[in-house]
Amino acid sequence: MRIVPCAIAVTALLVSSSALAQKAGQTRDQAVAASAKKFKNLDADGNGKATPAELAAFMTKAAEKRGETMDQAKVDRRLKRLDTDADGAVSAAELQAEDLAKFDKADANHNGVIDGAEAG
Ligand SMILES: [Ca+2]
Ligand SMILES: [Ca+2]
Repeated sequence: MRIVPCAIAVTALLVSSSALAQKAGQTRDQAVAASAKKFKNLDADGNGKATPAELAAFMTKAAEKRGETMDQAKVDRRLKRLDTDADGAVSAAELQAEDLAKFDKADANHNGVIDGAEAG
């Protein structure tokens, strides 16, 4: 996987916004905003669609940040999960659907906020 130089600068943002997904005190509105921000970073060329190559670059950078490696099979599985309309790319809405599903799962008492005990 070739490393896109500009992706390095956004990696810190990506990591912090994905970490936010489980943060205590986060509201559902904040989860929506964090997801939109994440999509902006994911959609490197800003055309509104995250291609498999953009997703691979995004996931590879995030994995490297954690000292892990990313393999294509993982990217393919992630794409398959995210790409619910099966057009071969990920839209902001598709990413948001996944992020909000995670939020709702974490928000065990469904009050729209991740309470301290729910943050993982
Ligand atoms: Ca794109
Ligand atoms: Ca799609």
